[in-house]
Amino acid sequence: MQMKRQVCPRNCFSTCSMISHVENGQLVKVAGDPDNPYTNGRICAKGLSYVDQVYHKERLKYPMYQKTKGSGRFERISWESAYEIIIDQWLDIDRKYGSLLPIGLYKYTGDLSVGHYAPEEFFSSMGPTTRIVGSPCAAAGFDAAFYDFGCGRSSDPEQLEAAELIIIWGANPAVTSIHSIRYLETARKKGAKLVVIDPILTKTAQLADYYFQINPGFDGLLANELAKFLIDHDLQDQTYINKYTHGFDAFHQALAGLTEDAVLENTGLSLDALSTLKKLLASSSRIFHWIGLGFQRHTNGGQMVRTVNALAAVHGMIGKPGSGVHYAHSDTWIFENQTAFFKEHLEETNRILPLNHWIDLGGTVLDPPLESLWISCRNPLIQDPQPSQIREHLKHIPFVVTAELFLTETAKWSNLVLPVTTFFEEEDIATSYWHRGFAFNEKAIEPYHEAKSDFEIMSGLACRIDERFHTPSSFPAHLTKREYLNRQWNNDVRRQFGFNDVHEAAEQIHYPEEKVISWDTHDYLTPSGKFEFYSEQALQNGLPPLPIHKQSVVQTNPDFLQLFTPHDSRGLNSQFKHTEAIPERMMQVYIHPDFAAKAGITEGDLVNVFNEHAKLTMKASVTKQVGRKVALIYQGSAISVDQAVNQLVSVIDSDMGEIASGSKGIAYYDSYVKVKPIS
Ligand SMILES: Nc1nc2c(c(=O)[nH]1)N[C@H]1C(S)=C(S)[C@@H](COP(=O)(O)OP(=O)(O)OC[C@H]3O[C@@H](n4cnc5c(=O)[nH]c(N)nc54)[C@H](O)[C@@H]3O)O[C@H]1N2
Ligand SMILES: Nc1nc2c(c(=O)[nH]1)N[C@H]1C(S)=C(S)[C@@H](COP(=O)(O)OP(=O)(O)OC[C@H]3O[C@@H](n4cnc5c(=O)[nH]c(N)nc54)[C@H](O)[C@@H]3O)O[C@H]1N2
Ligand code: SF4
Ligand SMILES: [Mo]
Repeated sequence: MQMKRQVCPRNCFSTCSMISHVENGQLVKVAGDPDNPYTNGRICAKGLSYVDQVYHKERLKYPMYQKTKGSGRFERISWESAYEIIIDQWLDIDRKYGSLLPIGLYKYTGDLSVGHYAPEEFFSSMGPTTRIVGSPCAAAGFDAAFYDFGCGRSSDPEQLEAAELIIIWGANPAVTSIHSIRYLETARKKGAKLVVIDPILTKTAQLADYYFQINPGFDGLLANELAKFLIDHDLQDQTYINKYTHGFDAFHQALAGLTEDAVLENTGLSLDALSTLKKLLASSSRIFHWIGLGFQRHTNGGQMVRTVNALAAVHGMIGKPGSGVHYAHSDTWIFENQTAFFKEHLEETNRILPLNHWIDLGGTVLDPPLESLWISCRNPLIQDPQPSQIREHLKHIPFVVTAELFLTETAKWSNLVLPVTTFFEEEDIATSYWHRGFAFNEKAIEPYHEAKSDFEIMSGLACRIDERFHTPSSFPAHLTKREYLNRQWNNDVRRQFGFNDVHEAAEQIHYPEEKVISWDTHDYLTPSGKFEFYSEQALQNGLPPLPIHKQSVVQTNPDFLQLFTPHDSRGLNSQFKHTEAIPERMMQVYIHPDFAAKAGITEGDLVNVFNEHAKLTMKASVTKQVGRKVALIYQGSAISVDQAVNQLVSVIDSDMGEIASGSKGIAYYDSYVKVKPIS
């Protein structure tokens, strides 16, 4: 039996270290690695089920080609033919347009490890191409941090233990960041109080001392009211405000019009609840605000984050142990190809196609049109809004390639499907956007059938470009994966992780002893060098300069419910459907008993959930865990485009996101649906 160090590369706060057990070249078991103090020898059920996934009968084994997308008439082809088909198509494009701009890259977060930024690097190596840019995930919140602090930083999760009060605004770590729960529990044992503010009584809310079921999109009003309360009662931290902030007076003045009645009416909170929150704030000297990524998927999502940032700043809860506002950080996204991704991906020579424009308009309206699309680490026909519209766009693009583990809905609508390796089959490095650990992922087993890593695929293509195109690709095609990883080393990587090169880092886990407190040196990166209540940059970008509540789109017709599609414990976005060990994710809609009674729906009834975009049929579950105005359906579970919950999600921009991702974020949770029994 051989044991290998592995690190889970999913888009997940945890980035767990794992040990794989290999017998006769076969992966037989995966377990947590105790050497990573954060993930502490534990992994989630999905992680434990990786053996099933690696050897699943539906895993892609060979390159496959279909002339007509969606025909299902795939033929197995060799890698050599696959490369030839791609190069022929691209040469034709080059001849026809004298440019490669008609070739697009549509990439996201299926595997976040360093080696998986090779497609971005490869595309940059060919000269200008088209990039579909924008983050459906976290962009608005990062921009909010940019306006207030200068960039997004967070303390190490261990700082949770030093808090007296932890307020979780629309995050669900019991499902999405499981290892953080240990720190929450330790804090509580030491006397800290845990508050959860969420329209859904989540698994995390069930652990809390206080749960407040707020109406979606009104947290800004609550945060403003709490800031006003602190100032009115002389509880603000005047020293912090004077020394480290900009625009406080303007913020204070702007709060004048706010009334408690308006706050209660709009947030749906009781006077009792509001008073409790005020007392908790007033009596705590170390407050850890945790803002979830789900929190900002609204048309006012960035602004909501700014209001919470402002609340913490008024109170001086920044840069101290156990305090601060925490969302996510990019301190570990510093490898060469990752930083190049942010620079070059958005470089002017590339044609930038903002995600939401692409979904609305497709690629044929462009000049030159999109003639070819490369999809990697992304399953848009399940995860992006309006997937049937995207399917139409794919139909109209003459040549679509998808690199995948499984024949996903997206792969089915591609001409060429290329099988990729899992992280057990290749070396890599994965870091987290929550903790600051570093873990090297060893290769444990040989690639499954003919699967290749994204890096290997890009290398193969680069070699053939060098042979057949006038201009060679600058992609480092002849490197081994280890050498490729080594090329990503720079001084920031050395400073952050302490390893001089990949060879030193190989097989290691690095978890820093010193625990970071974000902004403890108050080196704010804003134009004023201070925390900015008043942001001139926000104003210049057409946004409110002050962190004052701004209403999101609100549906006044009581027949409509606000559609919430958060993240589920049984999946990781659209992944882990192929695992018998994970209970099947049947799509269900959860509604409040008051709404159900009015609509004549009882537990287990089949209902239609519909709006102007689509009608889906599913079982209803009636529960007070969801707010009166909300319909909850977990995202990611669908196995077909036509059943995907994103059919019901409109393409609506969130207010911010362009600075972080080149495009505004998506207000996933500002769509509305009717729920009616099947008559
Ligand atoms: N309704 C609704 N929709 C949402 C959200 C929501 O809250 N509600 N959340 C959004 C968020 S936050 C996110 S981050 C996105 C996530 O959207 P995606 O990044 O598209 O999500 P995944 O399903 O994790 O991964 C996409 C695909 O990558 C493939 N993959 C895995 N490993 C590899 C690899 O090594 N190489 C290649 N080429 N492919 C690989 C997987 O098999 C999978 O099919 O979804 C968004 N969609
Ligand atoms: N098991 C599992 N873990 C995951 C993922 C997964 O799919 N499955 N996905 C990963 C990814 S890509 C991401 S982005 C993260 C997401 O991590 P989280 O942010 O923790 O999770 P979400 O489900 O996006 O949303 C969190 C909560 O925000 C609440 N919310 C939405 N709108 C509002 C609002 O207006 N006000 C308030 N107060 N709350 C609101 C929702 O009800 C939900 O409970 O998790 C990562 N981890
Ligand atoms: S999905 Fe997240 S929690 Fe589960 S093993 Fe991977 S990193 Fe850990
Ligand atoms: Mo995400």
